[in-house]
Amino acid sequence: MTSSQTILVTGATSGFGAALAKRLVKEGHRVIATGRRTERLTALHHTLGDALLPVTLDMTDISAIRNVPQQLPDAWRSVDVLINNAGLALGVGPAQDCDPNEWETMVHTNISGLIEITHAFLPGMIQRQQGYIISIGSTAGTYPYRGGNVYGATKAFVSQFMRNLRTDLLGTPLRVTNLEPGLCGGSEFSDVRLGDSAKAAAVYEGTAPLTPDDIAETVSWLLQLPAHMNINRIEMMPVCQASGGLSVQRT
Ligand code: NDP
Ligand code: 8X3
Repeated sequence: MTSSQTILVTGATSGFGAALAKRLVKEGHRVIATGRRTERLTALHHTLGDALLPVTLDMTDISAIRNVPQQLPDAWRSVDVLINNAGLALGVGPAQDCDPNEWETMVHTNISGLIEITHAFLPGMIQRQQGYIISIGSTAGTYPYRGGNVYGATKAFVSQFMRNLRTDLLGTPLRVTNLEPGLCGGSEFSDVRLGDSAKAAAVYEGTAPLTPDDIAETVSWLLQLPAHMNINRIEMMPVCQASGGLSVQRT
């Protein structure tokens, strides 16, 4: 897939999604950029020009998601690549102290929104016999950590959904990849999660985390692979991060 593609990126208003939009337009693709913050999408449009189509979309609004394919302008309707990037974590407390409303928000955004938009674009991709679905999972979907409770579980769902999708799509030329980054700075992820910019900055203190540009680089590589190759999943971490083993409570 080296020629110009029409690529829909969810959550393009900041972080990974904004970096993806910029990189992919620079590489000659057309990008449909979605998110709730219309002013950010408008700013991206001004920066990147008509190769970017801004579409305001709340990933918790299921009926709006179902209408997206029909509401796109004709010239943008044949989406070749869907990048399921929109998502969030809320809170770092133990499960027993969490706000269940925050759990609902993560489930609605990271799971329900993701499966709905995937379902919305699958029929067109199958009809055209052309398509690639890339989801942004997380190492949190594989490695448990304190306070990861529902966020990590949503990413575990994404991981298994993508594996199952790949199985269902066997026999079609469609491709499916779950991209699972670890610690990544330079986005609003920790600001959203912690609701406090000083605490968010502290998460990355003394580290050299992955960056949104690293994610864009990886996706750019995926898109340049020959059509017969499917990368099922990529787990990536900064060099300063590794898994920490099991915990033991001693008396
Ligand atoms: P950001 O907070 O910078 O970006 C999140 C994006 O998701 C924003 O564009 C936001 O747009 C969008 N989004 C959130 N909720 C909704 C919603 N209800 N409707 C539509 N869009 C929504 O974080 P990142 O760029 O870091 O995160 C991108 C993805 O990467 C997420 O899925 C995250 O879980 C995952 N990830 C992040 C890692 C990290 O360490 N940063 C590591 C591994 C995975 P808006 O608010 O305008 O709607
Ligand atoms: C984001 C990475 O480790 O904060 O998905 O959960 S982590």
